Amino acid sequence: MRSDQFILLEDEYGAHNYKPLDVVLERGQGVWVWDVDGNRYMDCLSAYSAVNQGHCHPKIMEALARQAERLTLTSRAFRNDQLGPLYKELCELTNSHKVLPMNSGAEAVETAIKAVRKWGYQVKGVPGDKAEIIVCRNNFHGRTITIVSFSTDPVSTAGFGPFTPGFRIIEFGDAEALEAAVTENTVAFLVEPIQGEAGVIIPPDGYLKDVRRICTENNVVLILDEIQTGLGRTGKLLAEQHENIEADLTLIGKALSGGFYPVSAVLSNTEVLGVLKPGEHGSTFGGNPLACAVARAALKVLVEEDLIENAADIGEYFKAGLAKIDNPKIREVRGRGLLLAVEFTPDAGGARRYCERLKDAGLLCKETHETIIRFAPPLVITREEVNWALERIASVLSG
Ligand code: IF1
Repeated sequence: MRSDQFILLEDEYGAHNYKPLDVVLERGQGVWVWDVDGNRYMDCLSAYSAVNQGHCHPKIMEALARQAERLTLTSRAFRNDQLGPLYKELCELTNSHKVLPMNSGAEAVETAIKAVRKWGYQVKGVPGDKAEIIVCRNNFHGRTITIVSFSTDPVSTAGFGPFTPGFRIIEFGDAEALEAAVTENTVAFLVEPIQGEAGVIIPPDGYLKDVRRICTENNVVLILDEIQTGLGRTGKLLAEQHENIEADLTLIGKALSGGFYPVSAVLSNTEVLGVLKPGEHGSTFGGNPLACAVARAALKVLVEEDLIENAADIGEYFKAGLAKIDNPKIREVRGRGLLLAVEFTPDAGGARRYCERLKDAGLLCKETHETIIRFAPPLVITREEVNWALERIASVLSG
Protein backbone atom coordinates (compact mmCIF):
# COMPACT_ATOMS: atom_id res chain seq x y z
CA MET A 1 0.00 0.00 0.00
CA ARG A 2 1.09 3.53 -0.70
CA SER A 3 0.97 6.60 1.56
CA ASP A 4 -2.34 7.92 0.30
CA GLN A 5 -4.08 4.60 1.05
CA PHE A 6 -2.80 4.54 4.64
CA ILE A 7 -3.92 8.13 5.05
CA LEU A 8 -7.41 7.27 3.81
CA LEU A 9 -7.64 4.42 6.32
CA GLU A 10 -6.59 6.65 9.22
CA ASP A 11 -9.00 9.35 8.24
CA GLU A 12 -11.92 7.01 7.75
CA TYR A 13 -11.58 4.88 10.88
CA GLY A 14 -9.59 7.01 13.33
CA ALA A 15 -10.67 9.83 15.62
CA HIS A 16 -9.52 13.14 14.23
CA ASN A 17 -7.84 14.47 17.36
CA TYR A 18 -4.60 15.16 15.42
CA LYS A 19 -3.66 16.90 12.21
CA PRO A 20 -0.41 15.11 11.29
CA LEU A 21 1.81 15.90 8.35
CA ASP A 22 0.97 13.48 5.55
CA VAL A 23 3.99 11.25 5.85
CA VAL A 24 3.45 7.56 6.66
CA LEU A 25 6.51 6.19 8.43
CA GLU A 26 7.46 2.54 8.56
CA ARG A 27 11.07 2.35 9.74
CA GLY A 28 13.58 4.32 11.78
CA GLN A 29 17.25 4.23 12.68
CA GLY A 30 19.14 6.87 14.66
CA VAL A 31 18.05 10.30 13.44
CA TRP A 32 16.54 8.87 10.23
CA VAL A 33 13.07 7.56 9.39
CA TRP A 34 11.67 6.13 6.16
CA ASP A 35 8.14 6.33 4.79
CA VAL A 36 6.18 3.59 3.04
CA ASP A 37 7.12 5.04 -0.33
CA GLY A 38 10.83 4.64 0.40
CA ASN A 39 11.65 8.29 1.12
CA ARG A 40 14.15 9.07 3.88
CA TYR A 41 13.73 11.94 6.35
CA MET A 42 15.69 13.36 9.24
CA ASP A 43 13.50 13.35 12.35
CA CYS A 44 13.77 16.77 14.00
CA LEU A 45 10.97 16.13 16.48
CA SER A 46 12.07 12.86 18.15
CA ALA A 47 8.46 12.07 19.07
CA TYR A 48 8.44 15.19 21.24
CA SER A 49 11.74 14.21 22.87
CA ALA A 50 10.87 10.58 23.54
CA VAL A 51 13.49 9.16 21.16
CA ASN A 52 16.49 11.05 22.55
CA GLN A 53 18.59 7.89 22.10
CA GLY A 54 17.70 7.70 18.38
CA HIS A 55 15.15 5.46 16.67
CA CYS A 56 15.35 1.73 17.39
CA HIS A 57 18.57 1.94 19.37
CA PRO A 58 20.06 -1.58 19.13
CA LYS A 59 20.96 -1.82 22.83
CA ILE A 60 17.48 -0.83 23.98
CA MET A 61 15.99 -3.14 21.36
CA GLU A 62 18.06 -6.00 22.71
CA ALA A 63 16.99 -5.31 26.29
CA LEU A 64 13.35 -5.21 25.17
CA ALA A 65 13.60 -8.46 23.23
CA ARG A 66 15.47 -10.32 25.98
CA GLN A 67 13.09 -9.21 28.67
CA ALA A 68 10.06 -9.97 26.48
CA GLU A 69 11.24 -13.57 26.28
CA ARG A 70 11.60 -13.88 30.04
CA LEU A 71 8.79 -11.94 31.76
CA THR A 72 6.71 -8.93 30.77
CA LEU A 73 4.12 -8.23 33.44
CA THR A 74 3.57 -9.37 36.98
CA SER A 75 1.46 -6.48 38.30
CA ARG A 76 2.62 -4.92 41.53
CA ALA A 77 0.84 -7.64 43.49
CA PHE A 78 4.21 -9.39 43.19
CA ARG A 79 7.77 -8.15 42.94
CA ASN A 80 10.02 -8.49 39.91
CA ASP A 81 13.77 -8.59 39.41
CA GLN A 82 13.98 -5.44 37.24
CA LEU A 83 12.21 -2.94 39.51
CA GLY A 84 14.69 -2.68 42.39
CA PRO A 85 17.71 -2.30 40.08
CA LEU A 86 15.91 0.41 38.07
CA TYR A 87 15.07 2.29 41.29
CA LYS A 88 18.67 2.18 42.44
CA GLU A 89 20.09 3.23 39.08
CA LEU A 90 17.59 6.10 38.74
CA CYS A 91 18.20 7.34 42.28
CA GLU A 92 21.97 7.26 41.85
CA LEU A 93 21.81 9.01 38.51
CA THR A 94 19.42 11.77 39.62
CA ASN A 95 20.35 12.06 43.27
CA SER A 96 16.87 11.03 44.38
CA HIS A 97 15.67 8.98 47.33
CA LYS A 98 12.45 7.43 46.12
CA VAL A 99 10.85 6.49 42.80
CA LEU A 100 7.24 5.82 41.82
CA PRO A 101 6.96 4.29 38.33
CA MET A 102 4.00 4.94 36.03
CA ASN A 103 3.49 4.77 32.26
CA SER A 104 2.55 8.01 30.53
CA GLY A 105 3.73 11.47 31.43
CA ALA A 106 0.22 12.53 32.38
CA GLU A 107 0.09 9.69 34.91
CA ALA A 108 3.31 10.91 36.50
CA VAL A 109 1.77 14.40 36.79
CA GLU A 110 -1.43 12.98 38.31
CA THR A 111 0.65 10.93 40.75
CA ALA A 112 2.55 14.03 41.87
CA ILE A 113 -0.70 15.94 42.38
CA LYS A 114 -2.10 13.18 44.57
CA ALA A 115 1.11 12.88 46.58
CA VAL A 116 1.51 16.60 47.29
CA ARG A 117 -2.14 16.99 48.28
CA LYS A 118 -1.83 14.16 50.78
CA TRP A 119 1.50 15.57 51.98
CA GLY A 120 -0.22 18.92 52.46
CA TYR A 121 -2.88 17.45 54.72
CA GLN A 122 -0.71 15.01 56.63
CA VAL A 123 2.59 16.86 56.97
CA LYS A 124 1.98 20.55 56.36
CA GLY A 125 -1.37 20.59 58.16
CA VAL A 126 -3.51 22.14 55.43
CA PRO A 127 -7.25 21.85 56.29
CA GLY A 128 -9.12 19.04 54.46
CA ASP A 129 -9.83 19.61 50.77
CA LYS A 130 -8.23 23.07 50.83
CA ALA A 131 -4.89 22.21 49.20
CA GLU A 132 -3.80 24.59 46.45
CA ILE A 133 -1.27 23.93 43.73
CA ILE A 134 0.25 26.84 41.82
CA VAL A 135 0.88 26.39 38.08
CA CYS A 136 1.91 28.66 35.19
CA ARG A 137 0.10 30.27 32.31
CA ASN A 138 0.67 28.42 29.02
CA ASN A 139 1.68 25.25 30.83
CA PHE A 140 1.50 21.84 29.20
CA HIS A 141 1.41 18.85 31.53
CA GLY A 142 -0.83 16.37 29.69
CA ARG A 143 -4.38 15.60 28.70
CA THR A 144 -6.34 14.15 31.64
CA ILE A 145 -9.32 16.05 33.06
CA THR A 146 -7.45 17.15 36.17
CA ILE A 147 -4.44 18.29 34.15
CA VAL A 148 -6.49 20.21 31.59
CA SER A 149 -8.37 21.75 34.51
CA PHE A 150 -5.40 24.07 34.94
CA SER A 151 -4.53 24.53 31.27
CA THR A 152 -4.87 28.06 29.92
CA ASP A 153 -5.21 26.87 26.32
CA PRO A 154 -8.87 27.10 25.27
CA VAL A 155 -8.38 24.31 22.71
CA SER A 156 -7.40 21.96 25.54
CA THR A 157 -10.30 22.90 27.79
CA ALA A 158 -13.33 24.05 25.79
CA GLY A 159 -16.15 21.56 26.10
CA PHE A 160 -14.46 19.32 28.65
CA GLY A 161 -15.77 20.70 31.95
CA PRO A 162 -16.57 20.41 34.80
CA PHE A 163 -13.00 20.73 35.99
CA THR A 164 -10.98 19.79 39.07
CA PRO A 165 -10.60 22.67 41.55
CA GLY A 166 -7.52 23.50 43.62
CA PHE A 167 -5.19 25.20 41.12
CA ARG A 168 -4.01 28.78 40.88
CA ILE A 169 -2.40 30.17 37.73
CA ILE A 170 0.48 32.66 37.66
CA GLU A 171 2.79 34.02 34.94
CA PHE A 172 5.72 31.79 33.94
CA GLY A 173 9.17 33.25 34.58
CA ASP A 174 7.99 35.65 37.28
CA ALA A 175 9.29 34.62 40.71
CA GLU A 176 7.59 37.55 42.43
CA ALA A 177 4.25 36.31 41.15
CA LEU A 178 4.96 33.00 42.86
CA GLU A 179 5.80 34.69 46.13
CA ALA A 180 2.57 36.70 45.93
CA ALA A 181 0.42 33.67 45.09
CA VAL A 182 1.56 31.43 47.95
CA THR A 183 -0.95 31.05 50.80
CA GLU A 184 -0.92 28.84 53.88
CA ASN A 185 -2.86 26.29 51.86
CA THR A 186 -0.32 26.11 49.03
CA VAL A 187 1.11 22.61 48.89
CA ALA A 188 3.11 22.75 45.66
CA PHE A 189 4.34 24.71 42.67
CA LEU A 190 4.25 22.69 39.45
CA VAL A 191 6.32 24.07 36.57
CA GLU A 192 8.24 23.11 33.42
CA PRO A 193 11.90 24.29 33.56
CA ILE A 194 11.46 25.35 29.92
CA GLN A 195 7.90 25.56 28.59
CA GLY A 196 7.84 23.15 25.64
CA GLU A 197 4.43 23.32 24.04
CA ALA A 198 4.21 27.05 24.76
CA GLY A 199 7.01 27.39 22.18
CA VAL A 200 10.30 26.56 23.96
CA ILE A 201 9.99 29.47 26.40
CA ILE A 202 13.14 29.87 28.51
CA PRO A 203 12.63 31.69 31.81
CA PRO A 204 14.96 34.53 32.88
CA ASP A 205 18.32 33.50 34.38
CA GLY A 206 17.97 32.87 38.09
CA TYR A 207 14.25 32.09 37.91
CA LEU A 208 14.55 28.48 39.05
CA LYS A 209 16.92 29.48 41.84
CA ASP A 210 14.41 32.05 43.09
CA VAL A 211 11.59 29.54 42.74
CA ARG A 212 13.60 27.01 44.76
CA ARG A 213 14.20 29.56 47.53
CA ILE A 214 10.56 30.68 47.67
CA CYS A 215 9.31 27.10 47.85
CA THR A 216 11.74 26.24 50.63
CA GLU A 217 10.91 29.36 52.65
CA ASN A 218 7.18 28.67 52.42
CA ASN A 219 7.23 24.90 52.89
CA VAL A 220 5.89 24.39 49.36
CA VAL A 221 6.84 21.31 47.34
CA LEU A 222 8.63 22.20 44.10
CA ILE A 223 7.52 19.86 41.32
CA LEU A 224 9.52 20.14 38.11
CA ASP A 225 7.91 18.59 35.05
CA GLU A 226 11.01 17.36 33.18
CA ILE A 227 9.02 15.00 30.99
CA GLN A 228 10.17 16.92 27.92
CA THR A 229 13.27 18.75 29.20
CA GLY A 230 14.79 15.86 31.14
CA LEU A 231 17.12 13.02 30.19
CA GLY A 232 19.66 15.02 28.23
CA ARG A 233 17.43 17.06 25.95
CA THR A 234 18.68 20.47 27.12
CA GLY A 235 22.33 19.45 27.45
CA LYS A 236 22.08 18.38 31.10
CA LEU A 237 20.62 15.18 32.52
CA LEU A 238 17.89 17.35 34.07
CA ALA A 239 17.22 20.97 33.12
CA GLU A 240 17.26 21.93 36.83
CA GLN A 241 21.04 21.46 36.70
CA HIS A 242 21.39 24.59 34.55
CA GLU A 243 20.66 26.51 37.74
CA ASN A 244 22.14 24.04 40.21
CA ILE A 245 18.91 23.42 42.03
CA GLU A 246 17.05 20.28 43.07
CA ALA A 247 13.31 19.90 42.86
CA ASP A 248 11.44 18.04 45.59
CA LEU A 249 9.58 16.02 42.99
CA THR A 250 10.88 15.53 39.45
CA LEU A 251 8.68 14.06 36.74
CA ILE A 252 10.28 12.15 33.88
CA GLY A 253 8.80 10.13 31.02
CA LYS A 254 9.20 10.10 27.25
CA ALA A 255 12.94 9.33 26.76
CA LEU A 256 12.99 7.16 29.89
CA SER A 257 12.26 4.35 27.45
CA GLY A 258 14.05 5.75 24.40
CA GLY A 259 10.67 5.68 22.70
CA PHE A 260 10.14 1.95 22.88
CA TYR A 261 7.41 1.86 25.42
CA PRO A 262 5.57 4.30 27.71
CA VAL A 263 7.54 4.58 30.95
CA SER A 264 7.33 7.50 33.37
CA ALA A 265 8.36 8.10 36.95
CA VAL A 266 8.04 10.45 39.88
CA LEU A 267 11.42 11.02 41.53
CA SER A 268 11.42 12.34 45.05
CA ASN A 269 14.14 14.05 47.03
CA THR A 270 12.10 14.46 50.19
CA GLU A 271 9.65 12.31 52.03
CA VAL A 272 6.67 13.44 49.95
CA LEU A 273 6.23 10.05 48.32
CA GLY A 274 6.35 8.51 51.78
CA VAL A 275 2.77 9.65 52.44
CA LEU A 276 1.41 7.15 49.91
CA LYS A 277 0.43 3.92 51.63
CA PRO A 278 -0.45 0.52 50.12
CA GLY A 279 -3.63 0.67 48.07
CA GLU A 280 -3.71 4.45 47.68
CA HIS A 281 -2.14 4.62 44.24
CA GLY A 282 -0.92 2.36 41.47
CA SER A 283 -1.24 1.10 37.92
CA THR A 284 -1.44 -2.34 36.30
CA PHE A 285 1.51 -1.68 34.02
CA GLY A 286 3.53 0.77 36.14
CA GLY A 287 6.88 -0.75 37.11
CA ASN A 288 6.45 -3.86 34.99
CA PRO A 289 9.62 -5.82 34.21
CA LEU A 290 9.54 -5.07 30.48
CA ALA A 291 9.27 -1.32 31.13
CA CYS A 292 12.00 -1.46 33.76
CA ALA A 293 14.41 -3.41 31.55
CA VAL A 294 13.83 -0.95 28.71
CA ALA A 295 14.29 2.06 31.01
CA ARG A 296 17.51 0.64 32.44
CA ALA A 297 18.92 0.20 28.93
CA ALA A 298 17.69 3.64 27.83
CA LEU A 299 19.42 5.34 30.78
CA LYS A 300 22.61 3.37 30.19
CA VAL A 301 22.72 4.44 26.53
CA LEU A 302 22.20 8.07 27.49
CA VAL A 303 25.19 8.00 29.84
CA GLU A 304 27.55 5.60 28.06
CA GLU A 305 27.21 7.21 24.66
CA ASP A 306 27.75 10.72 26.07
CA LEU A 307 24.44 11.86 24.62
CA ILE A 308 23.99 14.58 27.24
CA GLU A 309 27.31 16.22 26.35
CA ASN A 310 26.51 15.79 22.68
CA ALA A 311 23.19 17.57 23.15
CA ALA A 312 25.02 20.51 24.75
CA ASP A 313 27.74 20.74 22.06
CA ILE A 314 25.72 20.02 18.97
CA GLY A 315 22.82 22.07 20.31
CA GLU A 316 25.00 25.19 20.43
CA TYR A 317 26.27 24.48 16.93
CA PHE A 318 22.77 23.90 15.56
CA LYS A 319 21.43 27.04 17.25
CA ALA A 320 24.29 29.16 15.87
CA GLY A 321 23.54 27.81 12.39
CA LEU A 322 19.85 28.63 12.70
CA ALA A 323 20.69 32.14 13.90
CA LYS A 324 22.66 32.75 10.70
CA ILE A 325 19.64 32.18 8.45
CA ASP A 326 18.80 35.39 6.70
CA ASN A 327 15.07 36.03 6.76
CA PRO A 328 13.54 39.22 8.16
CA LYS A 329 10.45 37.20 9.07
CA ILE A 330 12.41 35.25 11.70
CA ARG A 331 11.74 37.00 14.99
CA GLU A 332 13.92 34.87 17.24
CA VAL A 333 16.01 31.70 17.40
CA ARG A 334 16.20 30.26 20.90
CA GLY A 335 16.66 27.07 22.86
CA ARG A 336 18.92 25.09 25.10
CA GLY A 337 20.78 21.93 24.14
CA LEU A 338 18.79 20.22 21.40
CA LEU A 339 15.45 21.80 22.31
CA LEU A 340 15.48 24.60 19.75
CA ALA A 341 12.86 26.87 18.23
CA VAL A 342 12.56 29.39 15.44
CA GLU A 343 9.82 31.96 15.92
CA PHE A 344 8.44 33.86 12.92
CA THR A 345 6.79 37.25 12.85
CA PRO A 346 2.96 37.18 12.65
CA ASP A 347 3.04 38.26 8.98
CA ALA A 348 5.22 35.33 7.89
CA GLY A 349 2.16 33.29 6.91
CA GLY A 350 2.47 30.65 9.64
CA ALA A 351 5.01 28.01 10.55
CA ARG A 352 2.98 25.11 9.19
CA ARG A 353 3.77 25.86 5.56
CA TYR A 354 7.51 25.85 6.37
CA CYS A 355 7.07 22.44 8.00
CA GLU A 356 5.34 21.15 4.87
CA ARG A 357 8.22 22.42 2.72
CA LEU A 358 10.84 21.02 5.09
CA LYS A 359 9.11 17.65 4.79
CA ASP A 360 9.44 17.83 1.01
CA ALA A 361 13.13 18.64 1.53
CA GLY A 362 13.56 15.54 3.74
CA LEU A 363 13.28 16.94 7.24
CA LEU A 364 10.43 16.31 9.68
CA CYS A 365 9.49 18.90 12.26
CA LYS A 366 6.33 20.33 13.75
CA GLU A 367 4.97 23.78 14.34
CA THR A 368 3.78 24.80 17.77
CA HIS A 369 1.15 27.51 17.85
CA GLU A 370 0.94 29.44 14.59
CA THR A 371 4.38 30.95 14.40
CA ILE A 372 6.97 28.65 15.97
CA ILE A 373 8.89 25.63 14.66
CA ARG A 374 10.57 23.36 17.17
CA PHE A 375 13.79 21.55 16.20
CA ALA A 376 14.54 18.66 18.56
CA PRO A 377 16.41 15.84 16.78
CA PRO A 378 17.57 12.70 18.59
CA LEU A 379 20.62 13.42 20.76
CA VAL A 380 22.73 11.01 18.68
CA ILE A 381 22.84 13.57 15.85
CA THR A 382 26.33 14.35 14.49
CA ARG A 383 27.82 17.61 13.25
CA GLU A 384 27.65 16.34 9.63
CA GLU A 385 23.97 15.56 10.06
CA VAL A 386 23.35 19.03 11.51
CA ASN A 387 25.12 20.51 8.47
CA TRP A 388 22.84 18.45 6.24
CA ALA A 389 19.81 19.76 8.14
CA LEU A 390 20.98 23.39 8.19
CA GLU A 391 21.48 23.41 4.42
CA ARG A 392 17.87 22.39 3.91
CA ILE A 393 16.44 24.55 6.68
CA ALA A 394 18.31 27.61 5.38
CA SER A 395 17.08 27.00 1.88
CA VAL A 396 13.42 26.55 2.93
CA LEU A 397 13.34 29.34 5.51
CA SER A 398 15.05 31.86 3.27
CA GLY A 399 12.50 31.32 0.54
C1 IF1 B 1 0.57 14.93 22.43
C2 IF1 B 1 2.97 19.05 23.27
C3 IF1 B 1 5.22 18.35 23.53
C4 IF1 B 1 4.88 17.29 28.22
C5 IF1 B 1 5.15 17.74 29.51
C6 IF1 B 1 3.71 16.14 30.43
C7 IF1 B 1 3.37 15.63 29.18
C8 IF1 B 1 3.96 16.22 28.06
C9 IF1 B 1 6.12 18.85 29.72
C10 IF1 B 1 2.40 14.50 29.07
C11 IF1 B 1 3.58 15.75 26.75
C12 IF1 B 1 3.32 15.94 24.47
C13 IF1 B 1 2.16 15.07 24.30
C14 IF1 B 1 1.98 14.99 22.82
C15 IF1 B 1 2.60 16.21 22.27
C16 IF1 B 1 3.66 16.58 23.24
C17 IF1 B 1 3.98 17.98 23.36
F1 IF1 B 1 3.17 19.67 22.11
F2 IF1 B 1 1.73 18.66 23.33
F3 IF1 B 1 3.19 19.88 24.26
F4 IF1 B 1 6.14 17.50 23.73
F5 IF1 B 1 5.58 19.58 23.47
N1 IF1 B 1 4.56 17.15 30.56
N2 IF1 B 1 3.89 16.30 25.68
O1 IF1 B 1 5.45 17.88 27.15
O2 IF1 B 1 3.02 13.32 28.70
O3 IF1 B 1 1.02 11.84 28.88
O4 IF1 B 1 1.80 12.55 26.64
O5 IF1 B 1 3.17 10.96 28.00
O6 IF1 B 1 0.34 14.53 21.28
O7 IF1 B 1 -0.33 15.28 23.23
P1 IF1 B 1 2.19 12.11 28.01
